[in-house]
This record gives sequence, C-alpha cells and structure tokens, in this order.
Amino acid sequence: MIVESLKAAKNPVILYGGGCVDVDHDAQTLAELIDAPTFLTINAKGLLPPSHPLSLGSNQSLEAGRAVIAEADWVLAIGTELGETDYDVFFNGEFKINGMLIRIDCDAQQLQRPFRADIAVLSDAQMAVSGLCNRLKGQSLNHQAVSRVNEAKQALLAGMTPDFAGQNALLQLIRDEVKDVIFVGDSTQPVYSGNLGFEALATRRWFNSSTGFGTLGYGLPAAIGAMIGSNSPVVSLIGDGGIQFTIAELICAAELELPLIVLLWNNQGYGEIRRYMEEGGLPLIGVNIKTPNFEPLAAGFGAGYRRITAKQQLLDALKEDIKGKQPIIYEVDEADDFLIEMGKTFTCFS
Ligand SMILES: Cc1ncc(C[n+]2csc(CCOP(=O)(O)OP(=O)(O)O)c2C)c(N)n1
Ligand SMILES: [Mg+2]
Repeated sequence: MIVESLKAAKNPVILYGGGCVDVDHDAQTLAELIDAPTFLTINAKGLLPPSHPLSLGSNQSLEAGRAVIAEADWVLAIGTELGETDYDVFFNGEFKINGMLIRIDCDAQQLQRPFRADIAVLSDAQMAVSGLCNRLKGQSLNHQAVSRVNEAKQALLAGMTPDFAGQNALLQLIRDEVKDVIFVGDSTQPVYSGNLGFEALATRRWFNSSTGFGTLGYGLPAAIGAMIGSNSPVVSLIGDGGIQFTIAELICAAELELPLIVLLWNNQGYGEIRRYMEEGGLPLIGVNIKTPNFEPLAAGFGAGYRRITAKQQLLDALKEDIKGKQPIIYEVDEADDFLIEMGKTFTCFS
C-alpha cells in the first residue's frame, strides 16, 4: 500500500527522525528511490551527507522548508515525533502537513500524535526502510525532487542573517578541523542556529537539550558524559548564563584529565530571551545578568582558558588542546568580528 501510494504521488517528502539514527545507507537509498526532498530532525543529523542533492537538512521550522512539506501530497515520516522543537521551533503554529501522512514508528502511541497517520506502521526503522528499498528497487520514480530542493535551498540561503551564518561557520570550522568531533550543546544561541543550519558528517555527533525541555546547564555535564562514553573529541557549546548552572562540573573533567573544549558563548546575559523580549517590545527584565570573569574561574577549577578572537588562532588552539590533559574554556564574544567575516563565505549544506 505504501509502495503504491509513493508510486502514485506527485511530490512526496521524507521526514527522518532520531529513531533512524542507526539506519544504515538504506536511508539514503530510500530517498533516492522515492526521489523525495528529505528532512532530518536535530537528532537525525548526519543520516544523509551534508551536500546530498535531496537533503534539506533540519530546516523544517523555516518558511522555505515548511513550504516543501506543506505542498507535498504524501509525507513519509519515519522515527520522528513530529515535535515542536523540530518542526515549529518558533512556536508560531505554522507547520502544516496537508498531504497524506505515512508514519513508521516503533512506538504505537507515537503513530497518532501530534499528527494522525493516514497509514500507520508499527516497525523498527531499519526493517521498514530496508523493506521499502527492496520493494522500490528497479522502479524509477521521478518526482523532480532535486529541483524542488534547490529552489528551497536558494530561499533558505537568501533568508540567512549574518549572525546565523557566523555561528554556523564557527561550528563548521570546528567540525572540519577536529576529526569525529561530537558537539554537546546547552540552550545558547549557536546551538539554536546549529539546530537549523549545522550539518553533521555522521549520526550521533550533535546533541543538545533544546530538542526537549532545554534545561540550562545540561551542556557541560552531558559533554563530559559523551567524552567518557565515546572516546571521541568533544566540544561543549554553552552560554555565559547556562554555564553558571553547572560550572562546578569542570573540576570533574579536570580530575579525569579530559581535554574537553568548552566553547563559552558570551553575550553578557540571557541573550536568546533578551532577543524575544526586544522583538516583543517588552521591558528587559532579568536578562542583562552580571556574568563572572571566566579566566580566573577556569583556573580555580583546574581548567585552561583562551579568549578566542580569530579564526587561525582557533584552529591552532584546537590542534594543540584536543591532545591535552585538561578541560579548557574558549571564550567567544558574540560581537567578535571574525565570526561575521567567516559568515560571509558560509553556505549551508556543505
Ligand atoms: C533552568 C532553565 N531556566 C531558564 C531557561 C530559559 N532559558 C532558555 S535559553 C535562556 C538563556 C540562556 O542564556 P545563555 O546560556 O547565556 O545563552 P544565550 O541565550 O545568551 O546564548 C534561558 C534563560 C531554561 N531553559 N532553563
Ligand atoms: Mg548569554
């Protein structure tokens, strides 16, 4: 029934969620066999390579991404909760599925919320994806997906702000410099930007609490856990507000001699909340907080410290510090010129 529906479809799309994180190359094969624009939730980042011609990354909360989904006559959603933080992160209720919805999930209840499936399949993601690939092999479906994807990409690039581009360029630079790096983020601006624009090179490389309740302070202890659990280099992304919730955990990383990079995003306050207040014309209450001097604080916890102000300085520092034996804070100020400079050449999907 699913195969027949996809064959009859005019402009299907695929939504892969975190439930697909262990699906093999078939995830890519299925997108190609169906010839559908494909979105990845934040937890599914890395399932398709960044420059894959059918991938629209994790941009389903942005207008150009949403339009592709809203126009689709069939939506194939696999292992995704279709939750707000992935599909309606600006909470404006504008995410719409107008076509027929096929859902595949290993949780029966999830198949009907928050969007009711027209066709619901209770299954492990790998089994379902491989099964569909087998059924579709040899059938050349053509849905002009690449041109729909390219059109949406152009619109997404045109809508990019310098801040967004600068923050994503910073993340991409680190990704390309530190092999197999895992990012573990808090609720801070570069994480919000990266949730949309960052392209992971493999799954399980991009974690943060913003996909759930977004508790401040998560990003530091979770990064320590990721480092212990994976033996990979880890960069914690955390703000000057959020780090104050759990900064004492630094001494744990020092005790374990973990060369954890803590990228401390400094904007002298609860920046994202301040922005909401400014945009809403509200009085700024409780967001311009006093933040500590992080250099002596780091030293007190047995951690290193660098104030990062240039691209080359960051690259040199990373080379040295990931081989080190202590956690280290890299303080970056949101107003640093090098970010805007890097953003000028940033293109998503690479
Ligand atoms: C425990 C907790 N309190 C409040 C919030 C609401 N909140 C989300 S982001 C944010 C601002 C965090 O500031 P900072 O860590 O400096 O990051 P920035 O937004 O400035 O980049 C706040 C207060 C939250 N997520 N968790
Ligand atoms: Mg801040």
